Amino acid sequence: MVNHTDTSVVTIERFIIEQERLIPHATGELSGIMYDLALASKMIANKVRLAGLVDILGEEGSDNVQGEAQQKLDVIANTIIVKALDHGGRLCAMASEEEAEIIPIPPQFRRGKYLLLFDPLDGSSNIDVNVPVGTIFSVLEKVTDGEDGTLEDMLQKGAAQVAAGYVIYGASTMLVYTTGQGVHGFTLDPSIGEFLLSHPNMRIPEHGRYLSVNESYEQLWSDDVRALIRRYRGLDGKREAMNVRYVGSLVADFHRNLLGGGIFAYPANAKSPNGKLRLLYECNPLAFIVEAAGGAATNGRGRILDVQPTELHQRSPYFVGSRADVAIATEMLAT
Ligand code: P6P
Repeated sequence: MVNHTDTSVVTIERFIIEQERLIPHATGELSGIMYDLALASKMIANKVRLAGLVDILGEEGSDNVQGEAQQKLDVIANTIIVKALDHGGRLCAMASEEEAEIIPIPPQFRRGKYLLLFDPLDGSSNIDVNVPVGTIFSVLEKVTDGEDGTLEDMLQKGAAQVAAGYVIYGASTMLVYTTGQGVHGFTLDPSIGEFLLSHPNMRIPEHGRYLSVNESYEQLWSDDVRALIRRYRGLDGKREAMNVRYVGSLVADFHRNLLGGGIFAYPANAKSPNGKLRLLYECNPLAFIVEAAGGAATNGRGRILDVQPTELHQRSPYFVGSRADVAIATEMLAT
């Protein structure tokens, strides 16, 4: 690992190359995927930044596979990522929150050994009110024979990921990713159009300051979930009260908790018995990141990265963040 001093100006491209050199058998394919994702992120950042100015607000009018009204930027971000990565010869298939089926690589392009799963613009309902939104991505390696990626290739446990990351389009645009060798954050300098290393080797504090949960569902939770949230809020006297911070945009809540320590909780409730968040392209990539930063993630019964997926868009109850606080969730819910 090259130790960069605070004065080093390190672009994400240089950092990716340095990371690749640490892996003896690296072919450069994963590096190529990261380059392309950084490019797509800059293009999406441009669209998000102008959202209030150009008539691309409002609903596209179509519904996505989740039955949610698609914001125009959802569709645009999805297209940007697919077009930025479908011809590089590193992927054999993609999957997106915005598309019901697997996205094949067009026949004219070479196939590679990796699969990309992503939520192109999570939290997009917040765009109209200028709340930060984000892109979340997960990279898996093909496990089946043949050239084309299949559903079986997509339905691997989160522990099998080879890379994961997110982009937060907030006060600044940041790209945070891991290939398993630490978690590293890059901030976009729009004046030069480069992501610069700003947060090398990110670590999440062992104990959280922040609790991120939508308490309007309290009446829909099970008794043990209600008791858990009371614990986090210090109401049962067994833990110091946490500060409640809930933006309603997963990437924004996750990123703040990664930096300051905290737990994000989206439990199952009577209306959503499997919770709301998607396992493959929301829960798993953020869990891969948080574990690489010293944190943890559970579905309330066990490590989320050990869950065997059965459907592309399946949902999961989700508790992610500081290790000690996730342990409380496992202790209080696993009975
Ligand atoms: P609720 C945004 O729609 C999202 O998928 C996540 O970004 C966010 O954490 C969650 O849903 C918010 O859901 O039910 O609290 O509004």
